[in-house]
Amino acid sequence: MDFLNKEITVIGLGKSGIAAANLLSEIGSIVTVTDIRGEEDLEENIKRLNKGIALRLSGHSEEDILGADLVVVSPGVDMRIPVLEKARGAGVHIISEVELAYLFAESPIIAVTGTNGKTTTTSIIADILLEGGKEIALGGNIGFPLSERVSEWRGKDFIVAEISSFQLEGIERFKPYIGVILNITPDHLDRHIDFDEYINLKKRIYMNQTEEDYLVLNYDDPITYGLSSEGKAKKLLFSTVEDVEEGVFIKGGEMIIRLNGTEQKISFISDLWVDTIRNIDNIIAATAVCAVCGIDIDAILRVISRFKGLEHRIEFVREVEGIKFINDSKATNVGAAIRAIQIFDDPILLIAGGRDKESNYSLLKDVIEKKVKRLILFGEAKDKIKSALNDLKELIVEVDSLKDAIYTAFSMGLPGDVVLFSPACASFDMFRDYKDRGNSFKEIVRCL
Ligand code: UMA
Repeated sequence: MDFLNKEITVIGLGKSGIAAANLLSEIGSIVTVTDIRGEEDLEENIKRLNKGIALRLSGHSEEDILGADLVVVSPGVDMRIPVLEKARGAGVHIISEVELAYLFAESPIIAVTGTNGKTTTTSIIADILLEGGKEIALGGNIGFPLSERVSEWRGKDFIVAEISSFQLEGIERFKPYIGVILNITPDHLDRHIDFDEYINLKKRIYMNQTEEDYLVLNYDDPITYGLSSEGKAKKLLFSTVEDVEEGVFIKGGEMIIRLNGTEQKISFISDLWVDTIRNIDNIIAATAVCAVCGIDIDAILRVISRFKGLEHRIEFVREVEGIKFINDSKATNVGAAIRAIQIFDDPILLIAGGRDKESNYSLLKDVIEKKVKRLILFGEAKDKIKSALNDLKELIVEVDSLKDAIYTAFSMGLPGDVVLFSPACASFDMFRDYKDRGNSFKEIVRCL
């Protein structure tokens, strides 16, 4: 694609918009950035833009979008907003920020998607590749837009990217050498029409792959396993319960790689840290990827032996009077909360709630019935969660803030219990993001 002197409009002045606009201005495009927010909200972001980039704030004008040679859309912007629908109808070329960055990629891409575990798996892959002596670039949904790093990409062995459904929505040619789909459970249904649309977006990770590429899928997740007959790429599976023909699995308490018919044992699960075992599905997915990249078993083992989990993901905070407090603020959907509840054998006081994403909270019923002794709800979605779990209403306590939720759980807990903060909702009703929410949880727990 020729960018020189082309009029390109970037929608959204967050991290991705800034990165895309700066990249385009550096290669000679005539760039306009537009955002629904006004100058007063975007002061810091505007400072990060290169000189010469035009700004249209407090709304998107048809003129800037319909008249552009190319429109680059930030992941948080819904591809169905009326002005984009109209532009699409008028034949305007519209791509996502990830697609833009891809056009500059010279190294093979490892792209990790899925509903839960993306950041953890992407981080483990990056760590193992570095340990194995590879030069890599890391980016995407993990927090650094891919187009921010394009200038550092030359000569890298691999580009390792966490990719969300939002980012896959506007791709055209994006083609990972290794694509990974960790799991697919309902999420972001406030943005996507329905669960089918969300699944179809995840499937775009392999739509351009060829027979030379690899697709790593979760055997234990019925939806991702169902994709193993699709696409052209070679398939590798990972499983914590079954032998797989090609991939990584756990058998007799041992982690085993089977590639091209050859088996190698990596480790006994019992030799790993408890946090490592909680993330075992992410670890075996990462192991499958790194084995394809030619990393030796010793390097893989060194990384997984020291892996301690990431912040805000089933993170042990503190034990007070025999009650353990766990911060799982990153559980922003129902599937993630179910997974967290399943991990603990001790009685659970579950703190949940926040901003709803058109989620189906009745899916929590079975696991709550089995494991949770009290459910403490706060935030915008508390009424919706309560009515979805009406049969369990004797377990439910409603409060007005996270602080009240923590103190209520503490007052009801007994030694040996776990207070699990796994909200199953987005954080934006009361907090800046899930990190801000998790930090607040930890701060309050530290003061108990
Ligand atoms: N905006 C408009 N018009 C609209 C909607 C939004 O102009 O119709 C503007 C907003 O006013 C704001 C800007 O767009 O100024 C925000 O853009 P953005 O939401 O794309 O935010 P970025 O800062 O670019 O962050 C994005 C990802 N955000 C989302 O997908 C919502 C980040 O993922 C990602 O780390 C970053 O790019 C770098 O790649 C965050 C996320 O929550 C962590 N992701 C979701 C998730 O993990 O569940 C998918």
